[in-house]
Amino acid sequence: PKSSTLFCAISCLFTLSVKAQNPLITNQFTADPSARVFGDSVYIYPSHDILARPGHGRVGWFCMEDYHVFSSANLTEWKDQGAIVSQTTVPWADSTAYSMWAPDCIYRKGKYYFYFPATAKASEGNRGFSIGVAVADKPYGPFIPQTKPIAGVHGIDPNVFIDKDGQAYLYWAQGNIYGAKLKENMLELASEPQILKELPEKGLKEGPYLFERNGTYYLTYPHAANKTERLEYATSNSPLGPFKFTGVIMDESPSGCWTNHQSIIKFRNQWYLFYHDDQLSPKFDKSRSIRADSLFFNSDGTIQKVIPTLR
Ligand code: FUB
Repeated sequence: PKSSTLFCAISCLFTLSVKAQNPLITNQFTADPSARVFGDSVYIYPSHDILARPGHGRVGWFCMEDYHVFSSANLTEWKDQGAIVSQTTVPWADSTAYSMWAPDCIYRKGKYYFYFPATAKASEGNRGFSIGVAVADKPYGPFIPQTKPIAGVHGIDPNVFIDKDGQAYLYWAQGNIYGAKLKENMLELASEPQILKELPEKGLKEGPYLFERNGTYYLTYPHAANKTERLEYATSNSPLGPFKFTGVIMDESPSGCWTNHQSIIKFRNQWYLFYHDDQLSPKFDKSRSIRADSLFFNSDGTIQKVIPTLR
């Protein structure tokens, strides 16, 4: 497939013998990949699916207790940099909740800011998911979690975008997709959260990931439009919209994996879509595996649908 060929072309600059392969990580389950280009490498901050067992998470449901970060200079060989944040090391998080869902990470002025959802301790007075930040000097940590979650934000799937003028934005999901400006410190909201309009009304939308290309802001998100989630996008000339539904990036998984979750980066002049499927666990779609394929734009700026490469 063309994406594998492109991966190989890039990887062959660095190693002659290794071929690209989906899924990217095979020694553990990974999901919700937030890929970022930091320096000359790609870093992926995914969720880390583990199996719940009685007394440890909810059996049959998502179960995550920590986050690992993976890095690669050639998109072929991935180095597990180890656990960077865990439910037992976040001061405000319930250390028995196993709810470290989809995260994101961004660089600003010498620091790396890692955003993650978790269930807050009952004593924090919050119900459901909050979103916290951990800060590091390097993309692989050590990350120091803030003592409190971000005030005024309740939901999952944080995503951060910094515009050309330096204004940072936080996006997240709670049935709908929300967005707000972030303060310069990247730790507090600078505007009231707003529901992003005009996305399709029906069906769960989550997993926002926003990027800009040629002055167009692309808001990408998984949407349960029919049965399971497919990856869609909407466009705008402003980071907070209003957006216009523009198309489908990836159809529903042929295997029936209910969730999908994406990020899109440009690395060495090629765009890539990172996403997940249940390829390594076809009978249990809460044990997922991250994948990547090349992504192409049409001349009018629309995104060509990505067909998953199986190997
Ligand atoms: O990984 C748990 C949840 O599944 C994520 O937060 C959603 O985006 C979905 O992928």
